[in-house]
Amino acid sequence: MNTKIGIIMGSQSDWETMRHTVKVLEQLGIDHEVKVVSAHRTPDLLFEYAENAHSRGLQVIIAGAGGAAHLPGMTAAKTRLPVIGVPVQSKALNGMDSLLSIAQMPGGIPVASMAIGKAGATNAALFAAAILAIEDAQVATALDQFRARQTAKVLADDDPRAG
Ligand code: RP5
Repeated sequence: MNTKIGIIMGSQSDWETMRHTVKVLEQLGIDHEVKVVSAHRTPDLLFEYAENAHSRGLQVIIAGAGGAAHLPGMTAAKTRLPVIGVPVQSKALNGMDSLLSIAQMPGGIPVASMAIGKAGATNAALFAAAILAIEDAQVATALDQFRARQTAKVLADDDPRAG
């Protein structure tokens, strides 16, 4: 089976955030690949990755970056595959810079921006799964089961004093 989800991040330092994306995809049993690709440190690699993503069989790209986070936008500029951006929580501005860099794409080249940090990384995996689930019954079932487990856990632990 072809790998359908590509996860890229601007730096090794983004892994602490992006490992949450990988963790959810593993829970869902969805095959994926992970790579450090920097828009400003390895621009040629970014172009090559984005240009070849579709022909290699990828269907969704998840791109995590922090600070002047142009990785998701530049990736989206070079492929028509859906790109999901994860704003990594930067040290200087707590991720507001990352969020605005990713969310404020000018009209014409969209990037789906998630929340800052762990929540965004988690939701990026779930959003990518939801896209694949449109055509893939196995992914749809895995996603439904994930959500059902989450609901059951909240219902079972409904007294906050016990937590
Ligand atoms: C961005 O710069 C990366 O996505 C990372 O979040 C940020 C800092 O990178 P390092 O200086 O830690 O490598 O390109």
